[in-house]
Amino acid sequence: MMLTIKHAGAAGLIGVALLAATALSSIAMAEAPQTQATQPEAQSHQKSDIPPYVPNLNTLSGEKLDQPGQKPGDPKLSADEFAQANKIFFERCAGCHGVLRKGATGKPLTTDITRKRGYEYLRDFITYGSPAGMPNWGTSGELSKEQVDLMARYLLNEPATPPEFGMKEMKATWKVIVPVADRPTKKMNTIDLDNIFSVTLRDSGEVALIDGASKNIVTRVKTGYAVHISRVSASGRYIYVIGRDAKIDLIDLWMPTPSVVAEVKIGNEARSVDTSKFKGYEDKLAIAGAYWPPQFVIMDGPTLEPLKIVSTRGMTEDTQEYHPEPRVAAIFASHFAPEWYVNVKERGVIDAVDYSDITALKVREIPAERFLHDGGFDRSGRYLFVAANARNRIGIVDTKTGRLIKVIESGGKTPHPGRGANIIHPTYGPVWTTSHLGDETVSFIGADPEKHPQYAWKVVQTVAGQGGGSLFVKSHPKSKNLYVDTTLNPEADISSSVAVFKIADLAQKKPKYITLPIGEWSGITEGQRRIVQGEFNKDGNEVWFSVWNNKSQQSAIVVVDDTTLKLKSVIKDPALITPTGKFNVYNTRMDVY
Ligand code: DHE
Repeated sequence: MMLTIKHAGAAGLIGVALLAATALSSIAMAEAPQTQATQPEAQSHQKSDIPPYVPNLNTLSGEKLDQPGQKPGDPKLSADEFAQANKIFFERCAGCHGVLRKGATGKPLTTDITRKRGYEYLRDFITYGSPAGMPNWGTSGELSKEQVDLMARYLLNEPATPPEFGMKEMKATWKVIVPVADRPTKKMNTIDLDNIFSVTLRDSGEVALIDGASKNIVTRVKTGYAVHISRVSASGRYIYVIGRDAKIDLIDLWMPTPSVVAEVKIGNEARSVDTSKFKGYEDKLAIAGAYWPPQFVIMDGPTLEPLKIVSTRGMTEDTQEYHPEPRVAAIFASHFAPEWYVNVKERGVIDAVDYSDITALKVREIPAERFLHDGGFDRSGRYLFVAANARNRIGIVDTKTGRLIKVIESGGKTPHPGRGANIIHPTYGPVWTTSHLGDETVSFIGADPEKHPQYAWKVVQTVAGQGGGSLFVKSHPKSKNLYVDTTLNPEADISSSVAVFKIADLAQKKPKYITLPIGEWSGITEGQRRIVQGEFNKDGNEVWFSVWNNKSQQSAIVVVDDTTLKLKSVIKDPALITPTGKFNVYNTRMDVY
């Protein structure tokens, strides 16, 4: 059985395949394809509740790409068929197999491999899938018989190469809407800026700025396509928002009504942005990382003028093989040096980018583990924990010395911490926490080498949450609770609720959690009501959760009182279309989580 969440995207419905198998599916070309006779095995494998969480390269799918010349013997593809196949490939396959088909979390699909396998093999593989995690695109009905045939022929042809996106292309998209000289010199509104939440309205390509006290929408700002995250400048004046189309919008919160003052596009596909936070560099520079082309870009902070582009192509950290398209995943701004830490996903290196002199830029490569995705700092801000999600490992870096401390097993399957959660564990002292996409494990990792050296860099405890499909954990220095979402769990009652562990209870052998029925509290009765990403307000006494429904259905934000664990308010507005991430200005700029 194949489960599908339908996200209504700006360009229509995007199917996010919830194939229950490995969290990041891979095609093992060496194994035999599933035939009708072996299909039950594939089906049973797909019944587990572990969803893959794979990039959907929708922006690239809209690009018009040149069709590579066909050699005699290549299956014929008309220009129209090539365009259709490219679209399917970038939306469904490139997330695992790579834009150039040279492999990412999934295996390569270059013609030297596909031609050896042949048309029938490819057709059957696409139709029936494999126990290694290849979705059964044909038998699930996701692709028609004609589309499966098209994709098998497409894979026997040379891959298309999407264009690079260099300084010329960036400069052509760069706009300073309000020049720095024309911007306010002081705050021109009465809003408590530090308690604003920048809320991703994923499928309307907007962010809503919501006042933390009144819960009113202060304004909505048009941003890039399928907008992803917001990050805040060190002073708290500017919000940087990045869309999946790699468009960055810079919002000036000092304007009478906060609005976009500059924009730029840094590639075709992107997910991450951050700013310079070290003393002396506050609000000066910004950085954004792209999935395609594989590069990061340093920009002038207040104008977004692109200043320097750095390719992330290079050797993998372990086998030292060339990787042509390592994506840039999370970026972290150090509090200890003028540096950003950039997760270069497929190569498994963390680039420490010294921004003190961007002309003679120094980039130190810290080898960690392949498939680095997200992560966050410990409560002191010194130690950085990064999740190599497809390897079930966590890399730990000391940002004071700039060195890798250790890479450890996360204790569960496919760690996905978001920024993680820092708590003072009753037995083990300060720990950093992650939940997992692939199972119900919540892991606590010792993070205090000075006062609790015996626990440092070890998984000191694991507890069971509600189930797999967790994306984010959250706590706050003032909170006595740890919140764990299960957004992608296929069970509606699990994905629409949140588990809360009382921190004091973690001293018990088998601590129990309380379930908060956030979906029910929202009063919304339609849709799956997936609950995603808790975010605290500035004072740390309430936590906000998104109730994420389809574009055509009602969504909401539910605010929970952190002391009583009771419903405090529900924010509903027809404009709140597919709210997902929420970024409290103070907590985001100060790395409070
Ligand atoms: Fe995210 C962070 C990539 C899908 C909500 N997401 C990140 C980061 C990366 C990433 C690299 C870290 C950025 C940083 O810290 O600099 N996300 C991806 C994907 O590749 C993926 C799996 C598929 C895709 O095609 O984009 C993906 N992400 C999603 C979603 O479907 C989510 C749940 C809803 C949405 O809005 O799209 C989602 N991602 C988030 C959020 C964060 C995030 C809320 C920031 C968490 C935080 O607390 O900082």
